[in-house]
Amino acid sequence: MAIRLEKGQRINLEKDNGSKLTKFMVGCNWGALTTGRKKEIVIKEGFLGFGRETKWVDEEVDLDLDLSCLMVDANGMLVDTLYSPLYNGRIYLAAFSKIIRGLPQGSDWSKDRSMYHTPDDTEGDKGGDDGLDNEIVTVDLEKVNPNIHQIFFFLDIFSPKGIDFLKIPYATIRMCEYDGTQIDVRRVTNEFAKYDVAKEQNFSGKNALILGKLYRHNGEWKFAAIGDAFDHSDGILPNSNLALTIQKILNQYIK
Ligand SMILES: [Ca+2]
Ligand SMILES: [Ca+2]
Repeated sequence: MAIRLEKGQRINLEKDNGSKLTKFMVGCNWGALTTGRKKEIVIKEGFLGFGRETKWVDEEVDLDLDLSCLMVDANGMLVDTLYSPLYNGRIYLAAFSKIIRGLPQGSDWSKDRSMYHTPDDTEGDKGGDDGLDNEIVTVDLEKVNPNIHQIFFFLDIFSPKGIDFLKIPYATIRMCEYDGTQIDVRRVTNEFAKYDVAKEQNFSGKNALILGKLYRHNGEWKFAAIGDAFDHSDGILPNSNLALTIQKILNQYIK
């Protein structure tokens, strides 16, 4: 049975059979935005205008959520990050470096190769919930750099501008056992823990969310659900300022 994570909850990474969970994935499934308007789409072209069939569907707008991670050592110093390489454009890296010096570039792999991020999904599900994760981070705890003591997972809404977590149709985070042998990581079903990004009223105006952290405790890895949302806008960048999210975690969540 998957654990339904509540804000502030701490869990041991222990499976039902008593062994430790060391290889797993953290996935986020979310839906595109609907505008409230309808649009007509062609379902059959017909011939010379005869027999053409159309239907009206909800008009949808791309919703680009970004799942990212940061890793710190025992002194709370930044060791590595895992965020989309699509942030590596000049405007973003220049703006980020003003906030945090030495922030690693966006990459699909962590430096120690223990964590991998699937390609950036910039749209969300269209035409309803497909039940598959849109962005996934795979983790092999045995390969994590011994200097790393905490690994934070967080979400940023990259676009559209002005959207907050209260306005998104749905977003769920799940942690599943995954040893790398299954061909399609999106279809892994062995759920260990699950977290619904609930539509809390205090998510109004908030476009960044600290999901939780993996941390070492007495030689073992544990997970703590955090679930705190805030605003990562700075009035300079057109969209997400992911460096502000990282700065917030470094300043307030490293204990
Ligand atoms: Ca994305
Ligand atoms: Ca999906």
